[in-house]
Amino acid sequence: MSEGFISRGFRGRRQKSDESARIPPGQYLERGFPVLSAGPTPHTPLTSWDFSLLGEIDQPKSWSWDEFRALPRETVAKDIHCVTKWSKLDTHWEGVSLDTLLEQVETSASYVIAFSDGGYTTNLPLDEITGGRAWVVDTYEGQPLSPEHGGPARLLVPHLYLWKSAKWVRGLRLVEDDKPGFWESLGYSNHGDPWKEERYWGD
Ligand SMILES: Nc1nc2c(c(=O)[nH]1)N[C@H]1C(S)=C(S)[C@@H](COP(=O)(O)O)O[C@H]1N2
Ligand SMILES: [Mo]
Repeated sequence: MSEGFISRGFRGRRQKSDESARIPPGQYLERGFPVLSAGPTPHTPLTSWDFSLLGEIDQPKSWSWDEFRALPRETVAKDIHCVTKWSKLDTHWEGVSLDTLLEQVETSASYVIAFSDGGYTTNLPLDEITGGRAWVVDTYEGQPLSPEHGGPARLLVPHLYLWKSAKWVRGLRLVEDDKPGFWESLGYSNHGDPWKEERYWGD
């Protein structure tokens, strides 16, 4: 047996266990990309699309599509985890870091409510969506984000279950007091850390 064969075999096993170490408890590896939407897919034309920061801030701020596209962009590779138990590894996205957007405003708020076309909302602590941990993405695997997956733009908060990654996102409302969003008020966890299996309210 050649050494090449042995090391290829060894590498194969090694990759598999690296993959399973990246799957949080109770999750399975999904290779497709399921669509999970609570309602119909909105189709907002880019000419009427904007992204806004509202609420407890010095001055509300909003970006048109062209202004948003001109902001400094980042490419990220992330594993994503849905509370319905699928996890997908190495998904590639492009968009604008929430750090870049939030540095434009002064706020005393501690929470945000992300809001979307179609009425979906989800709540997040401000200090969990800053520090390079959340993006507004408009590109998936090198292509414009498809409408079913949240195009023209969605939130990406990969360290929390994917219901926090609001599709068709149109802005963030900055608030002093936390307030459950759509799924959070229907029994899902307020926080949603997949590594702690925070699936339902009380987990
Ligand atoms: N606006 C909006 N965003 C949403 C949802 C939704 O129903 N509406 N579903 C959430 C849930 S529960 C999941 S698992 C992911 C699914 O994203 P995908 O359809 O791109 O896989 O989007 C999240 N963002
Ligand atoms: Mo979900």
